[in-house]
Amino acid sequence: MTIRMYDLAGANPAVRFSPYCWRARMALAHKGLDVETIAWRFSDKEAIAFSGQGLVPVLRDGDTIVNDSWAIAEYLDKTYPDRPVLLDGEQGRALANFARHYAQNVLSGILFKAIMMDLFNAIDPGDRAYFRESREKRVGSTLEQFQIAPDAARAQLNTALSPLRAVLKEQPFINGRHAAFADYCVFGAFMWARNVSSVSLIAEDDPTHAWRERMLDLFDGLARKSPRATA
Ligand SMILES: N[C@@H](CCC(=O)N[C@@H](CS)C(=O)NCC(=O)O)C(=O)O
Repeated sequence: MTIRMYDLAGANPAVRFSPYCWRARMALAHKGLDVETIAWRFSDKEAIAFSGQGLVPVLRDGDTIVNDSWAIAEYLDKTYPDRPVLLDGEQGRALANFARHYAQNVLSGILFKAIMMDLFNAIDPGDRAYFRESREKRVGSTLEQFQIAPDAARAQLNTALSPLRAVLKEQPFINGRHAAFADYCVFGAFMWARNVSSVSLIAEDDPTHAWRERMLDLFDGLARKSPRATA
């Protein structure tokens, strides 16, 4: 039976930009599992009410419903143990756990400030009032005040990427020789920025840039082929 995933979509339904949905998309591709994604909008809470909460990704695999990108990775490893592993043992899991918190608490905060208005313009017009109200409450200012200039974003990101840069000078992926869920957690944040904004935030000679290019190429260019709002 086809696996289905509710995936946050923009004004253009082909544009998919949720960092958490990208984690799950990459995890499914890592497992070699086909997925049918269902375009979902912020205001469409009814469509995922069956999952008992209001956030995407939501996965439906036969009779099983799983929400939350981390829970999806755990579910996929448990249900498809003969396929490549996402969270390999206690150490692989610990590394991925660090990566997801680093992505959420450090990188996403900077990217959010860098792409805020591009993000706002990329989302569906029907979602904009909800997005503005909920995000302005969350950040404590207007979206416009929250946005920072590309130079400031580049400088902040440059500092925040230093641990990742050091690692990627020594190995091709965060997980080591091959990408796994630790990589997908960090990469999701960059797909969020890539698919809504054309702002260039990482220097081309930075090892994190080369890593992102490698990630874009995985699974026959799954992420690279994904439409951008700004294309
Ligand atoms: N911890 C969750 C976070 C999921 C999440 O925050 N998803 C966002 C999209 S990026 C969402 O559905 N937002 C809906 C809303 O803000 O109403 C995960 O890893 O899946």
